[in-house]
Amino acid sequence: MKIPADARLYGIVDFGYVAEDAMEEVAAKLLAGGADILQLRAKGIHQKKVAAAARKIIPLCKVAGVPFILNDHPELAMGIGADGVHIGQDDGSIYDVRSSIGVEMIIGRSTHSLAQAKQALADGADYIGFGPLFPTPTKPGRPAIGLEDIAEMEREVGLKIPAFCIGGIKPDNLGEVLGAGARRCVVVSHLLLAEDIASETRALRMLMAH
Ligand code: 3NM
Repeated sequence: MKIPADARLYGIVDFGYVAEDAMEEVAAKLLAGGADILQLRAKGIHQKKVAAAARKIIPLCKVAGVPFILNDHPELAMGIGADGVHIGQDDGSIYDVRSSIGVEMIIGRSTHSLAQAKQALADGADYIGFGPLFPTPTKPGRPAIGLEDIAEMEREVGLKIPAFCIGGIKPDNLGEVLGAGARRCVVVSHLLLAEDIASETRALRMLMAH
């Protein structure tokens, strides 16, 4: 499965916010609200637990027709039938990951500058994350890159592969982010901490629907 051309909102089920026994329920709510892509992110979690959570979420994504992406763990991603894998700047080259998982699977790359975004495109990433735009509790200590490079990043990279702005995005600043040229976003803590995850997801998705 490829990233749908009209994908706007990328949701993440993150072990940092979601209890192990609530993974499936939270994934279902993000999907019900219209998340266009779903990632499982499990930093520092034992592979067995990651695999168990992924096995619960993947069938929900299949029914919804939404790509399931695993953060890190390319071999595991392949083994459990994920649609793709997301890798950070320090997780090796895209070439190496591509060599191990093949050409069918999606590879996403985190980028934190215009230069990194262009490099990820040149290296064959299928999509990028671009951020963090704002300081974020989900990646504490990571410097915010602001909004000024979004328009150029969209022109140089986002017209060729999907580019998802990320980091501290919430309804309060979404207008500003879209106004700066962003077309697609990843939202983590705002959705995972919402009282009603499905309706909050739906509301954000509607704000992005053009
Ligand atoms: N990656 P929230 S920022 C997981 O810039 C992640 O690469 C980032 O979470 C990057 O929506 C980030 O809670 C955290 O700010 C996004």
